[in-house]
Amino acid sequence: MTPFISDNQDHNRQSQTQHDGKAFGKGVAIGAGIGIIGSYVASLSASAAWATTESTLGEPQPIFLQSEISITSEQEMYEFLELAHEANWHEEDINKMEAIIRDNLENGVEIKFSDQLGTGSYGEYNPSSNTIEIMPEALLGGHQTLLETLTHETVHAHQDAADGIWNSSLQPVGLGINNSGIEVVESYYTEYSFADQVLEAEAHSATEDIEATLDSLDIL
Ligand SMILES: [Ca+2]
Repeated sequence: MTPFISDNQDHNRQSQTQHDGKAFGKGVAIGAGIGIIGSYVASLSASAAWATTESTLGEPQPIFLQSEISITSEQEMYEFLELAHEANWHEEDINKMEAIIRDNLENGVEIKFSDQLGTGSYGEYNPSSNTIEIMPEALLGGHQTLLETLTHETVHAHQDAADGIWNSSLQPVGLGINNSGIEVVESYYTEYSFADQVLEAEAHSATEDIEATLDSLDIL
């Protein structure tokens, strides 16, 4: 399995979130994700679109979805945020997620939650369709991983808009690049063009301080 999208030539480019394993070992997390989500989905009927996550613990829990969903309206956003409430997310994290989702809604960017496991990424942004796709592994990773993934892909959406939203080319938005962003690119994006490495470095750097990033993008 490669963590990279190989074809950048056909204007169907997808920018991927590749985390650096800061929160947990990547291979372990994705391997566990396949087992847990796979058996979870298999054990449930397909009748309800939403699965609630009730927890008796006070700690924030991962949000579980029963099937693929997309967020293209405020109503769908509120339904998703309700799941975060039920999963004991802290109010400040729910507020950040709402701000991110709302920003994408306002920019015409669809957020899809995929049921596609084992892609090797937590999320992707497709500038041809203006769609953020969040993978099951990002949900399973918990609130911090999900917020980082959403932030990363939202930076790509802003990079797309910075170069014209109705084309599939991107340019940096000027958030700056830090050491953690450089380290991730040196580890996972060596096959990318230099221009794409800069885009990824900016998007990965942006997850180190999510609040500062959202502030810089006028999202918070
Ligand atoms: Ca563009």
